[in-house]
Amino acid sequence: MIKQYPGQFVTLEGPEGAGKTTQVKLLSKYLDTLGHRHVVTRDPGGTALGRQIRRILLNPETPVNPVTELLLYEADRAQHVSEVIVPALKAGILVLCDRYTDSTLAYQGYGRELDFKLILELNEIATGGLTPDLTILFDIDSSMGLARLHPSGHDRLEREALAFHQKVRQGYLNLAEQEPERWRIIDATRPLSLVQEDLRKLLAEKLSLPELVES
Ligand code: T5A
Repeated sequence: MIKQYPGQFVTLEGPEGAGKTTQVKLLSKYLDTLGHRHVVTRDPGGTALGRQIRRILLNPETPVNPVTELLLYEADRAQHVSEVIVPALKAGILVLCDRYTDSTLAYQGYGRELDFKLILELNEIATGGLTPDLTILFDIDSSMGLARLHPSGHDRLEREALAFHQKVRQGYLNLAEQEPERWRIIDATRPLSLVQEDLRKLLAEKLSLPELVES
């Protein structure tokens, strides 16, 4: 993998209810205590424009055609990469991004069964080829993940059938298997503190940040 910018780029991926958001918040607090500069962001919705796109994408009242859905995720991403991610990486800052291009492969590729070549091309256009240094898969059985979500207020994607979510989860496992150098898998079914411990260990090893486990 070619190192593109001085900052390190970590993406967090996983099926619904895997606990990525909870874990990245815990990690961010810990990095603050160490004084380690970082940015936490998310896809979709990491910019002002992206937050508007996110509302459209997740609104359960609005039907969205699968290709429209794909293009909206990519539009959000193009803005996000140029406005937030690349400037931070250029400034040498660690970027922790909750979902990125692999979500599109898992959800729109494996889940919706859209053409992978098309998704790869659009991912490339939206990101200018920016690839994460490390991608962490928070793996959880789909039924268990969905059961963690609040029963009221499921968004448009969360309301998809269990079979859809199972394809997404299997898709993630396939993606991780295809690129073992970039991916690491965490068993996200365990208690919060153990998942956090694994996350810190992985970052410490892969990104040469020993302070994450030594202090
Ligand atoms: N999407 C996204 C696409 O289809 N294509 C794309 O290209 C992209 C980028 C985004 C949706 O868009 C889809 C994927 C998504 O469906 P979102 O709200 O950002 O929507 O969705 P998520 O990333 O799935 O966010 P969530 O917040 O819903 O899930 P998380 O982050 O995995 O889980 P989290 O941390 O919020 O935890 C969920 C619940 O589980 C509990 C938490 O307290 C919380 O209640 N929990 C645990 N309980 C027990 N044990 C643990 N270890 C726990 N960890 C968390």
